[in-house]
Amino acid sequence: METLWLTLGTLSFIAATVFFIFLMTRAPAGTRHFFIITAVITGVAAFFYLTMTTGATATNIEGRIFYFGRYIDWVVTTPLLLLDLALLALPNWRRNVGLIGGLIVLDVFMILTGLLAGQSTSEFARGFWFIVSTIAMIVLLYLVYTQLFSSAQSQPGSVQGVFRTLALLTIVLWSLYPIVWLLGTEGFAVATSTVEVFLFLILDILAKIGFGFLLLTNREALSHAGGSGAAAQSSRVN
Ligand code: RET
Repeated sequence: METLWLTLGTLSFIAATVFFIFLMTRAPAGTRHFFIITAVITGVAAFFYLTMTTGATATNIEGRIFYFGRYIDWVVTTPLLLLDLALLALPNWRRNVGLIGGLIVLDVFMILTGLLAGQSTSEFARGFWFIVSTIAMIVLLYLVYTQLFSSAQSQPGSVQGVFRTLALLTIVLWSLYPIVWLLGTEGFAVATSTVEVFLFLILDILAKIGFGFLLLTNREALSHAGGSGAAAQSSRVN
């Protein structure tokens, strides 16, 4: 059953990547970077789902299967998701490199401490790193909610609408990851490994494909986003 969900994940992410590349061929002027970032996100996920399916990034830790491939996937794809959000929210990303860098550092720290928690055989260390990682996530999502939301207010209405939907989607979905982790084999093992794989698959599909679909099919918002070449070019002309 587990292999079935992982295979389904691999195929879904391959399909999404092909679709996003197709959408890129019709990208409004100056918005290609959103399509590239998002296709890389699903492409990387497809690759790591494949490695989890074949067992290349899975290992046995004291009788439980630990899919460390997830964490390699997340450490690459979550910063890219944040980059998509930031480029949508910020009227001028060049003036906000500090904020974007800060969000990404915090995010990488969250995933790496999550990996420390997941691979640990000591219950104390698992709990300790889980708490550290969760605190990093709360600070990160708080920054998204405060800093990015307020920056987005200076964006045109269409951009604000898509940004709000995507940022709320991010805040809600990301908060569910530690809960699935706690329920699963790394945590209290209330859920079997198969159920855990299934739940993470649903979250990954919504957080990457759902997110990407909402972003890339909103052509109107994309072409007005401040981080986009089109907007940057027109502001240069003005
Ligand atoms: C872990 C366990 C330790 C505590 C926390 C976690 C958070 C993980 C998150 C992952 C997000 C992944 C996404 C993937 C791609 O779409 C590592 C599960 C806080 C927030 C969005």
